[in-house]
Amino acid sequence: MLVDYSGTWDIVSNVNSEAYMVALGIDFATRKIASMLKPQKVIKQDGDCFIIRTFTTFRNYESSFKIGEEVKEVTKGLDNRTVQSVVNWKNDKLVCVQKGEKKNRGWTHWIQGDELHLELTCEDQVCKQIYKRTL
Ligand code: VL7
Repeated sequence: MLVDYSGTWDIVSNVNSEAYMVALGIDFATRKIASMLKPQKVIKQDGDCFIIRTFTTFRNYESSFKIGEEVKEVTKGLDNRTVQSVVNWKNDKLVCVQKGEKKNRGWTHWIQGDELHLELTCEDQVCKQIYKRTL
């Protein structure tokens, strides 16, 4: 692990979030609000321990994890489900598997140049986001 994800990151692109939210079962009104948001990620990485905070003007979300340790995650303020989550390194990518009611659920982060990339997956949908470091 040579990558450091720590920092403050602002979203610059967001593709297929609508279909991803439909796959999660998010209601119409919430999807309309969520589609307008410009999330900021604040990541603290200490070795294999992470805190990822996602901030918006509507809701915030936080997850803490240690690489390789399965934890119960409640997706409070998102789809409000309980999943068993585990994050692992795949080379320098962070790969999270969220086992629960929804098939093929999880996310992957990686850093490409000065960008933080994120793919969020649920069932047959992938939402692709790109963030840049705050200046
Ligand atoms: C995933 C939002 C939309 C419900 C509210 C919108 C609130 C976000 O899992 C996430 O991050 C991972 C990877 O960085 C670490 O926890 C956050 C956000 C996906 C999907 C669902 C709409 C309701 C916006 C706070």
